[in-house]
Amino acid sequence: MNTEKSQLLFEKSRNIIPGGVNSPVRAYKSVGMTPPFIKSAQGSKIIDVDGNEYIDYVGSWGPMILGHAHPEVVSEIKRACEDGTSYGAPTEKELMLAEIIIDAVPSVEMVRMVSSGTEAVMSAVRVARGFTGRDKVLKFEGCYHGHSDGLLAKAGSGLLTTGVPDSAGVPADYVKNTIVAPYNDCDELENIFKRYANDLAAVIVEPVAGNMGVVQPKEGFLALVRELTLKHGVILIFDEVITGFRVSFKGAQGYFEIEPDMTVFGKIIGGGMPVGAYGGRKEIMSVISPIGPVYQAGTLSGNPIAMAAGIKTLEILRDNPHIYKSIEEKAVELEKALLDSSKQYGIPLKVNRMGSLLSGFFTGEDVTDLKTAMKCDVEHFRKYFRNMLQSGIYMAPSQFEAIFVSSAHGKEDIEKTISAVDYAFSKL
Ligand code: KE4
Repeated sequence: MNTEKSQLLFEKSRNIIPGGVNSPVRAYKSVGMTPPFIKSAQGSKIIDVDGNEYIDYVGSWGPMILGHAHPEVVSEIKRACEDGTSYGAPTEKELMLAEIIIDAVPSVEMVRMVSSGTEAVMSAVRVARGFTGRDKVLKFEGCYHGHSDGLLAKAGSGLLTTGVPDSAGVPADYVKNTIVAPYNDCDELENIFKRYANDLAAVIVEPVAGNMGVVQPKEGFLALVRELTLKHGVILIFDEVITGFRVSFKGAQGYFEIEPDMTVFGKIIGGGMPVGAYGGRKEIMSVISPIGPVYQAGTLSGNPIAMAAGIKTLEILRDNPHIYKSIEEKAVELEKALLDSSKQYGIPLKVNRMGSLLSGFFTGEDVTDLKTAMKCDVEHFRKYFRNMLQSGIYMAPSQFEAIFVSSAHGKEDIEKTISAVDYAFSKL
């Protein structure tokens, strides 16, 4: 496979962009390769600057559930551009996207648009603190909620559950109000509530974790989170940046029938353009400026081009509910292929799948939290990843990310991927 141009561009970009990328995972560090520089994408395919074509299962990390350059989405973007690209003023399009989200997700009565998932999470946490007057926030190990300082925290040592910085540049003070608990651990959650319930402003959770690889909530885990937060007046924030409009049109909360107090969205609601959003009950959202004392703002929030892309994407999903069943069926085929190859070649592998979202973990142990996820054989993953890329399958370059199936993946793509999986495993 010719990768000459990508190597050249990577060489140049690393001199002026940190790591040559605008988001770390794109640098292919964990697989020790030069990342393909992408020239274009169409449907299920992505094409790099050397002309190599791949079947794409990254889908821009989730947004491209309808595949790349969907003709109806592109035409809405083009049409919106002709009316100007940004006004910094209210528009009907923001209202339209807000209405679609509110109609789809019953727990959301009011919603504010921002420009990224990180911004949406940061704002939702500030609102929860402003609404409750409390300071502490509980998150779970292995869940990622964007890079706002207070959430770049990992569990402290031993019994100390208050967070310690998980990144340089984050002062210890900024995470002293962040409690970090193991995902799916009901006993530990009960203990934390015994100790911190009255100080907790919010619990934030990925209702299906996607950032340690895909990890589903254990039976009863989300229900317990909901029960404890309700009992103690703690705001429950579902981070549905990945799962929103992915797991179902009502998100993971609709699938599990558990209503959070606030929800954070991103990715799919922008249809590939920069959009994040946070929403919840009116009484909570009414603390936000200009109607309330919690300040939050953004120059490009509700950008009309981004709104146009998001509106069309959600309209297509809303008006074609069969899409969810069909992308899940394709994901089931991939899950089977992974498990069949694992058995055939005697390579320990576990697959976690939620709808069209899945991860293959190179381990013989069920993956239910960060601890078990970290037991994976990342060397096996690295070889598997390289073999798949060589076969023209473009996946997340990390064991701790997800495979995203789109409505653009056709029968041929799935068949080609299945044979690539077999080949990749045969070479491990
Ligand atoms: P952004 O700020 O990247 O739009 O969203 C942050 C975020 C918040 N919540 C969840 C559950 C997320 O998964 C994310 C971002 N996801 C990563 C992929 N795991 C984005 C890819 C990247 O960081 O380049």
